[in-house]
Amino acid sequence: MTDKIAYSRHGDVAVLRIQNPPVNALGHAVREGLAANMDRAEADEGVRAVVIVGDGRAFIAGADITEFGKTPLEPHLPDLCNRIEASPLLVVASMHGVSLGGGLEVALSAHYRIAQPSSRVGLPEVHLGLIPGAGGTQRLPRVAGVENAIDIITTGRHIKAAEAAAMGLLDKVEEGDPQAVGIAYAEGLLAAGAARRPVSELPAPAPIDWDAAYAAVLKKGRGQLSPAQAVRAVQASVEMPFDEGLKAERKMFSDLMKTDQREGMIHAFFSERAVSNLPELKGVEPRDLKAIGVIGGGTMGAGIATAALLSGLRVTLLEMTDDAAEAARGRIAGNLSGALKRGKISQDKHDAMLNDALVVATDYDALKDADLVIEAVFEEMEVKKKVFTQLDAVCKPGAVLATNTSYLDVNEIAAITNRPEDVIGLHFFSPAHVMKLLEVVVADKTAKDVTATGFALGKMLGKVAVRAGVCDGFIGNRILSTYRTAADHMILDGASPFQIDKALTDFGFAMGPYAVADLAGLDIGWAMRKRLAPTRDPRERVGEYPDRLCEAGHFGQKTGKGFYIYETGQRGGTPNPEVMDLIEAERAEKGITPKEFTDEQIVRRYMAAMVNEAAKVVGEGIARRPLDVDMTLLFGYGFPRYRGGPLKWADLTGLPELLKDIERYAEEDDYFWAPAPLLKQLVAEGRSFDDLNKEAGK
Ligand code: 3H9
Repeated sequence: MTDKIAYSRHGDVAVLRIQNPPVNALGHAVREGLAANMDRAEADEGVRAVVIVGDGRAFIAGADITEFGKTPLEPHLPDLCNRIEASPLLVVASMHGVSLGGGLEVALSAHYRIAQPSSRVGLPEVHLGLIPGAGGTQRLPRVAGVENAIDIITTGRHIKAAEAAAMGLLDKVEEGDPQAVGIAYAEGLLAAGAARRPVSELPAPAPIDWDAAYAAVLKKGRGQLSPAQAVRAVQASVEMPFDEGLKAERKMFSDLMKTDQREGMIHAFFSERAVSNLPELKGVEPRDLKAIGVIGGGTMGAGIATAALLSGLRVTLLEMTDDAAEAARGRIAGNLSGALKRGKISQDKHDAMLNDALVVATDYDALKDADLVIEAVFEEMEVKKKVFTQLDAVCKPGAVLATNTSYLDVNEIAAITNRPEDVIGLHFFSPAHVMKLLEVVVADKTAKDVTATGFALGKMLGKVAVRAGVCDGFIGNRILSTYRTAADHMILDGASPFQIDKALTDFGFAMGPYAVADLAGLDIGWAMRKRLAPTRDPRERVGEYPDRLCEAGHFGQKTGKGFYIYETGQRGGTPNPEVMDLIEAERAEKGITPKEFTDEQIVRRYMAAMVNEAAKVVGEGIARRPLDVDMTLLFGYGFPRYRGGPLKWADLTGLPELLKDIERYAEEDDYFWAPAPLLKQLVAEGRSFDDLNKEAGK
């Protein structure tokens, strides 16, 4: 008998209390314990009802994800659910915290469900590249209807108790100790002579237009398989007898379990948690964080200030003039009213943030009490140095001084102060109150507790914080610059920006690189190219047609024209034909005979460039682990989550084949395509990027 389940008797009610911290995942011992204790309750003289309840912070968070990919051990979860449902006793699930995936499936196998008002339920398997595999796709439509079931399963969203009750998923919502509430509910049901009520015996729900639902979900998922497959599983609940439907679900679940998408998404799940968990910061206490300063109130500074206000921090925003300060306040007010409209904050909170927690100022003295100051001023070294000299003069001892630079040398910025140990890079992504990624850029002299404070701030702001070392562009922008260059080379050689964007969105990227460039502003890349021009290696191959676009005043979305043309009121843009004229002119001038690229060739080269640069970034220690690169690309650059990140994709694709491709491309351009030493080493040793993650204590 396992100690994962505590059995207790309360009159004619038996309680099965799951004790598997932190979230009562349904590992082998829990499944075994639940089955054994159902047997025990049924054999226990006088027991008429069973209450299943979770210990600690959740009812059950689902199957134990760490067991995926290993040989499954009996009892399997679908069999356990059937066994619970088939019990001759009245079975009640009393839910609190979260009931997710297999956890909700256990609850759906009970005959009645009661939950705490604060609890949430959901079937989030699609976020792991799966569908529910223990009857969820068959039982949920029977209690909540097909449309609700498709919504819940294909989005994987968490549903609050009140909404779940309204759709028939819960029988009752009641505040109190979950065990006491569950026992009282079971006693009430027994007293009222309530019958067992197996969901599998409820009538099958009404059909819908399945092909239309499938197509809509497939499109929304940008190539992700599991949500669309979930529609087919729900279809089975309508068209097949219950047992047959269960078999169909099981088959789809097992097939998805074998896919790269499942591997990619589970890698993302664990890496998202591991990324902020740095061995070097074990036991290091962050500094106090209550009041922060932000310098510069443009889109970036206002976004950072908004994120900080939303997380409960006090913010002093510094601008150069009163007018600029008021304009910054206006931007923040706009951001906060968006949060209010979306129901993220109440009117009271909104007013308190804007009127009490935010101060705008024009004098550096206003920053003297700040615990941390982030500068988000013009991206030029001399400007940054002036700001840091002033910060050094006014900030209190121990204040963290952070720069939001996206590529400048943080060591050089730190060196201008008398306290380089307090200086760090905190690289936000625009809009900073929306984008999840935060690069914490650790300079040579940054103190450990300053790094820990950067991560603590990331956590407060709800960001995915990634540790990066100092180099041009850190992790994300450095890799972006390389894969964008690979794309530019393909354009000179015969592809079009529009074909490249399409091939990459088909691969699963949120946007292609040229649509992204238009969104960010083509002037940014132009300024960067001008900055790098004097130090450029003569072997470097640079496309000039983007400069021609900028010279003509076309900076992308903000000017209405870039690679695409943007009409007001229209979503997205249409290809700008002038771009092809510029490209063709450059090809002619350089004597390039254009060749055809297939979409597959485009993806292969683009990804090879990304992986090669990422391997250099890891090899040089700019990123500590491959998973740090993966999370940077996932949360800041629209990389498809279901592929896990570029280095997970590389592992799944095969490192030897990728290296061979890179060596082949190097025959055309050995400067750009010089293989990363780390990639060569891994191939020689027969190891993977994930081996490096594991060695780093993932
Ligand atoms: C499924 O159920 C399949 C079935 O349909 C069919 C099967 C046949 N397993 O996130 P946190 C760990 S698929 C193992 O930091 P929070 C997590 O790694 C499953 N471990 O806390 C972390 O470990 P550590 C469907 C799990 O409060 C610790 O618990 N269910 C699992 O921010 C705390 O987690 C899901 O997809 C698990 N299932 O969020 C739910 N869940 O401390 C996935 C968590 O070592 N889980 N851990 O880093 C979640 O969404 C969130 O973890 C949850 C808590 C909301 C539960």
